Amino acid sequence: MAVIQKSGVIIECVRGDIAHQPDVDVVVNAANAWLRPGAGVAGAIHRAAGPELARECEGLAPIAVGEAVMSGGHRLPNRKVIHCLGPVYGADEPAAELLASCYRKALQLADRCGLASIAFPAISTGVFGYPLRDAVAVALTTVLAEVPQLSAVRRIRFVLFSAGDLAVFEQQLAECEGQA
Ligand code: AR6
Repeated sequence: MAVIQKSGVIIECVRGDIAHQPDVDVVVNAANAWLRPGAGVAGAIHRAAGPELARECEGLAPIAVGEAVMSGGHRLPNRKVIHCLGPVYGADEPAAELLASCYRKALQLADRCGLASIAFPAISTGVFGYPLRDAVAVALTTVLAEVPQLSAVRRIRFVLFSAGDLAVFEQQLAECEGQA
């Protein structure tokens, strides 16, 4: 596990499943606009949360690209889920700004709700096709710019699904250490 600290906030990355992060208050879903169960992260979160999550989401959808909305965690071990719609790479522009908006809005929402810890997957880097290295750079730049404004959030975790993705993330996180 790689970890850095900025403004009293721990930023870490681990290999794992976003639906199995019992020690964080809120997990982020890489959602579709209708907040329905899908493949990848959305599939894993909805499977673990149970059908009550999909029912609650019906009242929150649709959401726009770059937006973040919050639901309960239902059968997940987390209090809340924040659903973000990342950009489809090559279709939703400006892609970097829309991806940054997901991370920023999710952090602001968690902070406003007094949640102390949040776990993100690598939004848009699966079905939506965003190149991982570029997506990681956007995620880290956005999170590092946001942490000085956070008062409740004290731990930000990135959960990467494969060892290769984790290695990319760890390298870029280590490069941020000097700036933190
Ligand atoms: N835990 C952590 N990371 C995961 C998991 C998991 N359980 N499963 C996949 N990943 P994706 P997107 C990684 O496709 O690109 C859905 O069908 C995966 O390897 O879940 O934002 C929705 O319904 C990749 O690196 O999200 C939308 O329609 C990253 O998480 C669409 O796909 C994101 O992959 C969203 O596409």
